[in-house]
Amino acid sequence: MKVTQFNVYAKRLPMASGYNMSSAAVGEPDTTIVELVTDTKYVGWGEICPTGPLPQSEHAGSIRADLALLGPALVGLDPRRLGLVHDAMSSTMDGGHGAKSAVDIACWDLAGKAYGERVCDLLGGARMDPVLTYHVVPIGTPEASATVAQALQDQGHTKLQLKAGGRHIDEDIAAIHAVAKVIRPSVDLFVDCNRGWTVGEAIQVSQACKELMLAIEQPCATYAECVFARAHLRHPLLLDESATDLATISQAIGTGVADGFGIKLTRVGGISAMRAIRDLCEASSTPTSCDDSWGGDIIAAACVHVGATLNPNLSRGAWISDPYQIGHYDEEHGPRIVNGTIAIPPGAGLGITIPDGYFGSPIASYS
Ligand code: 0XW
Ligand code: MG
Repeated sequence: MKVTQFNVYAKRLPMASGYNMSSAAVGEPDTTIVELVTDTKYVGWGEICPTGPLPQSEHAGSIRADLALLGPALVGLDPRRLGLVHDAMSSTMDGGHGAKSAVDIACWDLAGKAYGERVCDLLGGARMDPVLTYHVVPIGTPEASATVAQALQDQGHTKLQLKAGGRHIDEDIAAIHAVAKVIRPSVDLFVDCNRGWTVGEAIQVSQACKELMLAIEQPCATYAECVFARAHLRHPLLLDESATDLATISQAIGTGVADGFGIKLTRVGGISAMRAIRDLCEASSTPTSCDDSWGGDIIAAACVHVGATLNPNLSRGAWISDPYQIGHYDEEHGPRIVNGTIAIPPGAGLGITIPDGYFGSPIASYS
């Protein structure tokens, strides 16, 4: 099998409802789709969709610029030989982790199609099906947050991420207490301010909520600040944005900084990198999720396939943006949340079928 053409597509994803974080509200994210065309009947699909230039450093423009560098290097390679594909990408550019991740996902899709296996089965098999997920409770008043949390529990969600930050911590503390009051004992609550608090604020919030069962996700902007905060928190610390690579994750586990992770596939290098992180977390009994920032059925399927292979006792779920999206690329098998879980798309590779011409003409093509 050889790559004969590499196509890049752009697509705006209309929102079905609002979504806010401490640094910015999400508005019609601009997703980037990659297509690996081969000398067989199979094509491979990858995707990366940042939520915007404020919540994270990579954005659609930087990703597409990186893909322009990587595209020519991919033509002629066997996409099933992922080590050689990553060698070719690493010898083309040092950075571009998001773009490289999207290519990695497309290679896994192709490997599955070539061998007639689902991606989760190539990764060792589905240990959960359907796959656990978690649902976000957006930043809001204490009453509104509690109402949303109550409704999500009633829908079967057992893991809730309460968004915080971007306002005075007193408002965050009030919302946390209001949600904690309605949370059932079997429901996990974690508070994610997306790097929005200072070290002092993180400590104050944790102290003010010390009697509540919850975890605190990515309270501060940098890894170093999270290290300082961790020493004084009354709650487990989950790293998300600072969990950038296997070395940092390994250090965070080894030094007791992180009690768990929220991992974004396209931040760490794609499915190949997530497989190593999954195994390290299992070996150290460290809970992790398998998420991404945003995106359609392709990235959602990648998160679900990897999420299915997490140790069920350590899984924090696979997050997908489906509840906030309008429509699916694959109306039949695009990942959807039902009663707090997500069915694994059937079929080889990612299990997603993209209708011919769905993404229109490529914005770039390399052959
Ligand atoms: C909930 N997510 C995985 C999706 C949004 O991009 C934010 C992110 C998070 O946990 O920070
Ligand atoms: Mg997070």
